[in-house]
Amino acid sequence: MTHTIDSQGAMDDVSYDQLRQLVGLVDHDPSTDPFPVRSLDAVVFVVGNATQTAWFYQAAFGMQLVAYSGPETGNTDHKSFVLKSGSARFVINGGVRPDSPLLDHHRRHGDGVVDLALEVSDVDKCVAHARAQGATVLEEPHDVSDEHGTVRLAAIATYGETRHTLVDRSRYAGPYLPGYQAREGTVRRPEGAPKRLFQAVDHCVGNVELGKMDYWVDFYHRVMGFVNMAEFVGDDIATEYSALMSKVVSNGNHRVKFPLNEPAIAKKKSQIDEYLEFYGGPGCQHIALATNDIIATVSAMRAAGIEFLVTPDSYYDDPELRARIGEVRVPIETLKEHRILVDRDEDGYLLQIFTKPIGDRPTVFYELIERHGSLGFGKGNFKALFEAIEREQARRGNL
Ligand code: TYF
Ligand code: FE
Repeated sequence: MTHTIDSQGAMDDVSYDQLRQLVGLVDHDPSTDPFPVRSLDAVVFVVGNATQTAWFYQAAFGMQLVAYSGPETGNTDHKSFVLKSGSARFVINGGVRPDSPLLDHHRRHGDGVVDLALEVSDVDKCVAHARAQGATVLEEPHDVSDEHGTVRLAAIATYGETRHTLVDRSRYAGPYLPGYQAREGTVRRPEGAPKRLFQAVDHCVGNVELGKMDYWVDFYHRVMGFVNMAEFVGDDIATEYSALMSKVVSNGNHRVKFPLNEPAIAKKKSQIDEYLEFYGGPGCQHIALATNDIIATVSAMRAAGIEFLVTPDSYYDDPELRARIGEVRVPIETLKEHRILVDRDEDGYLLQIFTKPIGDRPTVFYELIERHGSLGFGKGNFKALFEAIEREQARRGNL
């Protein structure tokens, strides 16, 4: 099968072949797809202070400011900063006028993800299919234009107050969307720091209410033609230590992967219940960022003050782990030094690490992931990871 970068949704200077390794792409023929998705167009946040959050993502995540909309550009309601790292795009929005609806959203949820925008080649076809499958269409397909061209946009509802904006930007050459002006950041990259700290978004996880995981898995199947990925957390693991259940859906070529978690009734209060309580309902829990050098990325983020979950020495000293993992590209001692987790499956291995929640509420956090063939999510690390998450939950008094 042949691929063109265009039909497979690679972006900017991250090639299709690089993406294949970074996020674990598989072959897929989009011509039979009822809802062909090219890529994740943007992760859109509403935060309490977009000005400072945009600075955070530049200073600590090494992202580049590329576009801006706000009072100076005629948008009096809110400020909006567009940041990029390779193929990953974040949009950070914060209310300016006291009556901005963004401030109401922030009052309810705190800092969070409002939109997992998807780049599609045929907005109308996708919306027609979604509507026929009973999805809530929040915005009908429409064109928006400026001097850089035209984009076609629509939006459908997903879990909680989260949406999927659908974007066809094939006729547009501007820095983001009409109404945005190109803008460069003023935050300087530290001496010797990598060009960028990550190249792509690997997956975005949704937390949904107890008993609703299968509803949302079915939603992504029916409405968006997504398929199940092999990895899941079932009842067995749930009651033993994780206190959550999880399944993963993805688009055909795995460019866009959405794990979905629900709380499980276990001995302890689920980390998913903690999220639902503090976010005020379902929402996006973590975003996994694909890097080709997790050691460099973790080092740079730590130097900027990002806090990661602590994995105990016993994880690395376990002879069973060492036997199962075999050879990876760095000595286990190096992984131990950085508290990076490692997992291997039939396809290869992956390295991963998780931040603590990045805001005031114990809701959104990040994962860094370096894939070497593995298409999984670190199943072998679930126990160690969930124990580390629960130690933090206990420190907050929520366990
Ligand atoms: O995305 C995943 O499946 C892994 C593991 O609350 C995970 O990153 C699953 C649930 C969770 C935290 C991490
Ligand atoms: Fe993850």
